[in-house]
Amino acid sequence: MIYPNITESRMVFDLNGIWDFCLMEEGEVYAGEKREGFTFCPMPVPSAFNEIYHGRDFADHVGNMLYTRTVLVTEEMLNGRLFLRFASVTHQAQVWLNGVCLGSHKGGFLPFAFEITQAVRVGKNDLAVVVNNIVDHTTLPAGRLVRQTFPGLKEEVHNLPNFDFYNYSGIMRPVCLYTTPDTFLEDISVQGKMDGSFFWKIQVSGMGSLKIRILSPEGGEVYVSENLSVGESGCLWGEGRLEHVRLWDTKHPWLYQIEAVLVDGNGKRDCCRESFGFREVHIRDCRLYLNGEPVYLKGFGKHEDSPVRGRGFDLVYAVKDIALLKWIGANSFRTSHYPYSEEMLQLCDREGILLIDEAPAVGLHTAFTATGMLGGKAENTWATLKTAKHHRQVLQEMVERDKNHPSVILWSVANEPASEEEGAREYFAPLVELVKELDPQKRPVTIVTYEGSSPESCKVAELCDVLMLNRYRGWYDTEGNLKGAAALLKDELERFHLRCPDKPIMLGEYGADTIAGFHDSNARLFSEEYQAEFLKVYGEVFDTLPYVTGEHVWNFADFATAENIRRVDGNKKGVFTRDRKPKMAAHFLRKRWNGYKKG
Ligand code: BDP
Repeated sequence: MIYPNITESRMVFDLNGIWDFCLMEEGEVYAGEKREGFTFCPMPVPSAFNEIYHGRDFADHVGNMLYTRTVLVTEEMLNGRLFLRFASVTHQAQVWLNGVCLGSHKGGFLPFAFEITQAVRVGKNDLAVVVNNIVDHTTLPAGRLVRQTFPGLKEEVHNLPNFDFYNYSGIMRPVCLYTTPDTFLEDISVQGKMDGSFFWKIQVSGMGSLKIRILSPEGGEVYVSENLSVGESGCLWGEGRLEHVRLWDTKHPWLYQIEAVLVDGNGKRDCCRESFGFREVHIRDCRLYLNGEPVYLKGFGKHEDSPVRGRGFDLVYAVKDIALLKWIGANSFRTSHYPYSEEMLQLCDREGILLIDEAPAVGLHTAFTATGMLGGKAENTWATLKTAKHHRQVLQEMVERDKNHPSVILWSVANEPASEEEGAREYFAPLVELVKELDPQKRPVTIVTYEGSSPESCKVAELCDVLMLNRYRGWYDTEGNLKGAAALLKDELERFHLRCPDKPIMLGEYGADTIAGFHDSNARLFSEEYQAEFLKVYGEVFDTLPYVTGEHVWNFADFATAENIRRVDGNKKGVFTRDRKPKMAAHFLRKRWNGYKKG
C-alpha cells in the first residue's frame, strides 16, 4: 500500500476539517438520503467523537453515527482516476457518495480506499460515512454487547470492551482524495540488507514500462534500472547491490528512497517514492540482533491516547512522545494494542525507534479480568469467538501497510489471548504462518501472553520467535510484596527458558498503577515510590538472566479506560501522566536506560 503523497503525477486533497455529525438510534437506517433539516453538530475530522460534547449518552454511545460533508471536485481532478482514502475509521465504516454506497470496511485501525472516478461529478458531491463502534465476538478488538433491564426502565444497551482502554471511535485518522493516472503503481515493496543488497517488487494496475531509482539519504541517485517492461501480471521485481551503504540503526537511522516511474502505452507517467532502510533483524542464541549486534529493547507498551483527543490522530503528541522516549533512554515501543498511525511509523523510521507492530487483536479471552468487566467467567474462548477470518484480514492489511518500515522489527499477532486454552495453537498457527508468508522481510513474530498462560500451560510458545510475556507479580498478585514478586518472576522466566531454550524472552508489560503526586516513605501501593521500586526490582531480575532480551514497561503514559471499579479515572500505570509529566519512575528509568548495555 502506497502512502498518499503528492508526486509529479499525483495530487492529494485533504478532506480533514469540520464535518456534520449525528448519533444514530438503534435500528435507524441510513440509505444515502440527504437528511435536510436534520440536527447535525460540527465534528472535527480526524478525531475520536467521544469527548467533543458533554454527556455520558454522547460519550458512551453504542452503535452507528453519521458523518457527512460536501466535497468539491474540479475537472482537473478527474483527468485520470480518483480515490477516496480513510486512514482509519473505528471500527466499521459504510461509505456513501451522492446517495450510492461505495462499500464498507471492517477494522478500526487500518486504511482503506475506494475508487470514485465514476461515482463522483465535477462540482459538489455529497459524502456520508456511517460509522459503527460496536465491539463483539466477531470484531478485533473483541467485546460483548449486553442488554440490561431495570424495573420500570426501558432496555439499555451496553458495549463491554474486552480490553483495558476506552473504546474511542469515529473517523480517527486523516481522510483524503488522491489522483492517479489511468494505469498506476499499486504497491511498492522494498527491502535493504546489511551487505548493501536490496530487493524490490512493484505491482501495477496494468502494463507499461518501469524505471527504478534508489536515492541516497541526501537525495542523490545511487542506482538506476530502466526500460523494465511490466507484463500482464502487473507485477515486476528486481534486485541490486549498493557499495558503501549506510545502515539504518537506532543511532543513525539512514533512510534511502526507492523511486518508481511507470510509463503506460499512452505515454502517461505515474511516479511514487517509498522510504526504506538497509538493516537486518536476526534471532540467535536467545538474543535479538540488529545488523549483527545484540540489541536489548528498552521502552514501553503505549497507547494512542491523550486528553480530549482520545485516540484521534494527533501529531503533536506523536512527536512529543518520541522526544520523551529519547529523553528517558528508550529505544523501542510496542504499538499496543493496534497498528498506530502511518505518520507515527514514519517518525519512528526517521528517529531510529524500534517497533513491535501489533495487530488490533486484543480481548481474545472470554475470561478477561483486568477490568473485571466480564466477570472472569471461563468459557471455551476458541469455540466462542468468531474472529479467525477477520484476524487474517487485519494481519494482511497491517503487513501490507507497514512492510517497508525499517522501524518495524517484530510483528505481534495478538495481545493476551487465551493461549492456555485448548484450541489456541490451532487458532494461531495459521495466523503466524500467514504473517511470515506475507512479510517480504520475514521478520520475527510473537504473540504476547499473560500470566494465566504459564510455561506449563501455554499452547503457543513454540509458534513465537520471541516469547513476549506480560507479568504483574507485585501488582495483581503478591501485591505490595516485591521480594516475593521477584522470586516468582525469576522462577517463571527460568521455567519458560527451560521449555524454549533457544528463544529470547522479553517482558511485554509490567507495571503498577501510580497516582502522580502520591508519596509514601514505605513505598505503599499506588505511590510513586512503589512504582519506581517495582521497576527497579524487575530490572534486577532481568539483569541476572542473559536470555531476557528486552523490557517494555506498562505503560508509557496514563490512559483512559472504560469506567469500572478497578480504574480511578483510567489506567494509572503510566511512567508519565496523561499530559506527559514524568513520575518518579521516569527518572529511575532514565538513569537505568541511558547507556544501559546488557552484558
Ligand atoms: C494487561 C493488558 C493491558 C492492560 C494491563 C493492565 O495487556 O491492556 O492495560 O494489563 O492491567 O492485561 O494495566
